[in-house]
Amino acid sequence: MENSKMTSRLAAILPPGMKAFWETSVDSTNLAVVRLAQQTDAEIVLAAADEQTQGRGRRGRSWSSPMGESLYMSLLLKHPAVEPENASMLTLVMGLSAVQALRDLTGHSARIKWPNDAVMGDKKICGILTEMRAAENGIRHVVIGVGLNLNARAFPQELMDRATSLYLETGKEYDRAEAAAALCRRFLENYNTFLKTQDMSGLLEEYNGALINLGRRVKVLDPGGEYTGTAGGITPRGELRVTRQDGGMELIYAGEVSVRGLYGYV
Ligand code: BT5
Repeated sequence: MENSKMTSRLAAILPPGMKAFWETSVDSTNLAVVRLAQQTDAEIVLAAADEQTQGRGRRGRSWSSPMGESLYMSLLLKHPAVEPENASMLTLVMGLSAVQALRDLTGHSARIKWPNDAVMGDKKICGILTEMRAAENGIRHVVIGVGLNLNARAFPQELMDRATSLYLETGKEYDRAEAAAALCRRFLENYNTFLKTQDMSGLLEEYNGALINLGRRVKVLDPGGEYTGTAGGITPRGELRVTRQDGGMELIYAGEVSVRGLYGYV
């Protein structure tokens, strides 16, 4: 069911050319946006919700999404001018946008944890899930889902040591529609830069400047075997450079692996 008050508030502050829907309760905004996008000709569609009953992370993990507490939103790009093999970089484009939007909203700085998290105070404040549907000749749509912890005062026990919210970091409450609009403004700007080269070249310096992993020891959770090393920045293709303990250099591709700190989450 639509939350018409939030839908019209959001429509009033969104960048032009986007169509927005705000629902009260959905399974996942990544699924809802695909259904809702059929109702409009707009090429960029946003769906947000007050709660998600099946908020999703990567590889079947779940995303805690209690009623009214935080921002749960997904952007759908219809037939984007992006080659399928470049689509996973959109996660990085959104990660940078999230960090910038957090600064716009709060004046506090957040960092990127490659590939799909934003962190504040070494804890996760934002997670991103990008999903793509291919057509015969390219991409039919890409969905970029963002969960941004705004006003949560506590988290389920198992997340307490690794999750945080803007409220916990700054002591203030934040408006969900304004957060969504700030995120969309930054994303559109960065997406246009990305489209010029179809890679991260135009965003590289700012991305690496915001990267919390840079120079830190990381454990690479590669399906082919775990190893440790020191993270450098990302390449123009969005891969993370990691120097292994034995001096060997690895380029890690975002689609497949996660990185952790040696002693915890970052
Ligand atoms: C992610 O996955 O970080 C992607 C999360 C994307 C969520 C958004 S919400 C809107 C849209 N609709 C959806 O259904 N999803 C997207 P991953 O890297 O796999 O991390 C998931 C892990 O983060 C979980 O296993 C928990 O450990 C942790 N987690 C769950 N909920 C959290 C929260 N609210 N804040 C911080 N960490 C959380």
